Amino acid sequence: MQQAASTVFPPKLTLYYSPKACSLASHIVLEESRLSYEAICVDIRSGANVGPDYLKINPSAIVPALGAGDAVITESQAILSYIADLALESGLMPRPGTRERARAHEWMNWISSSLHVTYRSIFRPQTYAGDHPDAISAVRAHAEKKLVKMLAEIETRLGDSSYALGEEFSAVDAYLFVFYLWSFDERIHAELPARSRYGALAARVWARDAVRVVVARERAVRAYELPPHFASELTTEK
Ligand SMILES: N[C@@H](CCC(=O)N[C@@H](CS)C(=O)NCC(=O)O)C(=O)O
Repeated sequence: MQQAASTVFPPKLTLYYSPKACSLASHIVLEESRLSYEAICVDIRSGANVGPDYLKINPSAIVPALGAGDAVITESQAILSYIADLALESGLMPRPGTRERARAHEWMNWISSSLHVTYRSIFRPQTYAGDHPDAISAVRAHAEKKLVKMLAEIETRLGDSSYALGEEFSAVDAYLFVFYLWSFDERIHAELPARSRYGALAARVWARDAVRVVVARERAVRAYELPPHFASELTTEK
């Protein structure tokens, strides 16, 4: 007997991503999960996210979106948790009901609602300032100051742990990794703090096979910049 699509487990998974966007976290976590999935590029730089095909999938016109059987899930935090729950044995998220699980959500919510928003205010200040040049400059300048504080806050939050939740890699680290890459973006003019703990975490994430696979796949679509110490490794690997 054929099962209805909505009851198939795990469902057919399709990730809609854009190179080096926040969707990179979901992309990494899917690869880490060892679940079967298809990755479809919706390049936001070329406006593919506002094309009619993608708007049918996600009317909000943002990535990531995850097709899961006959459903579409949006919002990084929801997608990351969902993938981790589908692949429980992979340990990508702590078990539901644990304090560690709450800590994971605390991190992810902070990343989504504060850290990501701060980067967006620098890269696309018009989102908050509209078209007025003074307002654009003010939003960007304020966000740069905020970013400096947030990167320092990440150092404090990490303490002596190797990863966000302790000594094991989790979905939170994949999410943090994206915003470590973004901290090298040339549109940021502020002098950023040293971020040595964050950098050490990112280096651990960067050393993972799944991360290399995903970054190579995304860079085959668009060869985005990597922090110089990561990029030089790729050159010497050739
Ligand atoms: N809160 C959403 C934010 C998603 C988001 O801002 N995605 C950006 C890429 S990093 C996007 O698709 N931007 C397209 C646009 O705004 O045109 C999440 O965490 O998934």
